[in-house]
Amino acid sequence: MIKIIQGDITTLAVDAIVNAANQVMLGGGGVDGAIHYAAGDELYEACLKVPEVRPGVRCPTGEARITPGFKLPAKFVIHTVGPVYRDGQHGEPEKLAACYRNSLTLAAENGCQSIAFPCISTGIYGYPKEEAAQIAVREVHAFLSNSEPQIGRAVAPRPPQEDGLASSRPPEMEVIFCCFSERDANVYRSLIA
Ligand code: AR6
Repeated sequence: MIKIIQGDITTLAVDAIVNAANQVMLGGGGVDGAIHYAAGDELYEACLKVPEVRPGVRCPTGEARITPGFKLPAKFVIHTVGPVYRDGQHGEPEKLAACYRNSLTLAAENGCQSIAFPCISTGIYGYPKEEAAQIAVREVHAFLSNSEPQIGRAVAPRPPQEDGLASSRPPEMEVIFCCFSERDANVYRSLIA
């Protein structure tokens, strides 16, 4: 199920909120700053513990990492790094799509049934809002329509229930597009009507 809301992602009591982070993963401006502020210093400490894949890079562009949510109402923060937009001809669409796919996969692997995304890359990183929203909606639709095999691959099968019946298919994930502005929310509404 997909929902569009206008508001502050740090207030959402969902299983996971997604952070539009940078590769160092130690905070910044925009939604990243708001999430670190609301989660408290423990989030910074948890991010410090995420191993660097190379000096100064904990999360390469397009990938995702997970930490607890600490003081946030959300259980987890999934940190992903969107592309800096140049002209759309430097792999930006593929990298942005990977952010959504990898965040959703990580959420499923961690048993999340609800996840909220900000409009990744569309602030400081300059991605045009309509193009970014089209990619976000396309990737979420694709993930949800394939969610049975994706979850099946990503998560170890649950043990049989006490009555001996095989566990049923996990419920579909709820995906929220959390737009900071009404204008952004309208972009998504026009795509999901
Ligand atoms: N809740 C929901 N959305 C928000 C919030 C909030 N509290 N605050 C801002 N937004 P940006 P980027 C929206 O710039 O473009 C940081 O310094 C905002 O209106 O936060 O991916 C990082 O450390 C916009 O629509 O992320 C990186 O260095 C969206 O969040 C860099 O910025 C994304 O804007 C990442 O840039």
